[in-house]
Amino acid sequence: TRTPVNVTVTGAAGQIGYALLFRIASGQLLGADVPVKLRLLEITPALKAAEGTAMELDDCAFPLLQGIDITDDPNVAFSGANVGLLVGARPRTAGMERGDLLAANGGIFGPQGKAINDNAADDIKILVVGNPANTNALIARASAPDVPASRFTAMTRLDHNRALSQLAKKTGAPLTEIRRLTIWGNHSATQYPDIFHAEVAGKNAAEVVNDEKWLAEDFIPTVAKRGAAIIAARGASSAASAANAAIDHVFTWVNGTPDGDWTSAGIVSDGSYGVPEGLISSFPVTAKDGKFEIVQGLDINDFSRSRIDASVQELADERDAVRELGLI
Ligand code: NAX
Repeated sequence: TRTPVNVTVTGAAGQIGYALLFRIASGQLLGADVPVKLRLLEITPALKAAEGTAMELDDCAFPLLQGIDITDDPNVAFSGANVGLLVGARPRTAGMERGDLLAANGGIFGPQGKAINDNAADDIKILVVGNPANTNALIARASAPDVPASRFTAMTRLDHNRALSQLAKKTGAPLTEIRRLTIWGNHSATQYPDIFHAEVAGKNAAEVVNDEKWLAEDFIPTVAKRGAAIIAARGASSAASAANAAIDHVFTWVNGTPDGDWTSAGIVSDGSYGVPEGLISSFPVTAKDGKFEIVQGLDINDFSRSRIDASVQELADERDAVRELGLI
């Protein structure tokens, strides 16, 4: 029998939490043979709701679920944690300036980073989902100097999956025939979904599509603004699809990417592709033996270069802002 993996979920009583926890407990995060213990972190007023979700988890009688702890103390939540899904964040509300938003999230991700530093297991893997995800991950990482930088990642897998679906629709190809798509930059409206290295049934996707107008005026904005479109249609932000992407991200990180393919993840830049070292930016990545690696050697054309640069500039601006606020 395997020892259970401790999975900590913050914002566990929120809507993504509700879509996520049952899939973790059923074995979809790590594998169908990996037992898990859940740690739910919430703010005090939401503890009761988290308890309700825990009751429902009990009622599923998941064979892999070996325990659920609920707490409002990050030190307890991250004690011995092997995987941390940082979902809870402070949303932007009406009249809030960017500085206010970053400061409010600094008050969440700074202490959580420190709690991870002081309490998590040596093999801790962190995925930040809560927005602004890349910069929240940067803040958490800065508060965890003893944890290798490579363990802090931000989620752009939802953007990646959205781009896959849009490309499948446009080309009529099944999703299983599409490979090597990339989301570059920030998980924001400036992100750049890149099909120039993607393949549709073994052929270059940009050549198959052969429609620059669609690329610039339809595909890229549809992917980048999909979150807003979901809110407009559903009256609430993406939840099940975000939870699904978090599952995909961690499953890939742990179990690897298929040969010949890659995925997208926000990881700490080593300076590749002109992205300043230390920024947490989305890249094309492979995963092997529990490590993400940036795919090297891709030719970046002018169309892509300007869009990558614009999104990376936004990340640098966010980094400078949190630096000025003393959060990193
Ligand atoms: P909800 O508002 O439904 O849930 C958030 C939960 O976090 C609440 O239960 C709240 O009590 C809790 N929380 C707040 N501060 C906390 C703290 N300090 N410690 C622990 N828990 C805390 O939001 P939901 O729809 O679940 O979305 C969560 C986050 O995901 C948001 O920041 C959202 O913007 C972000 N998203 C990120 C996506 C991505 O692709 N990276 C896509 C989906 C989503 O928009």
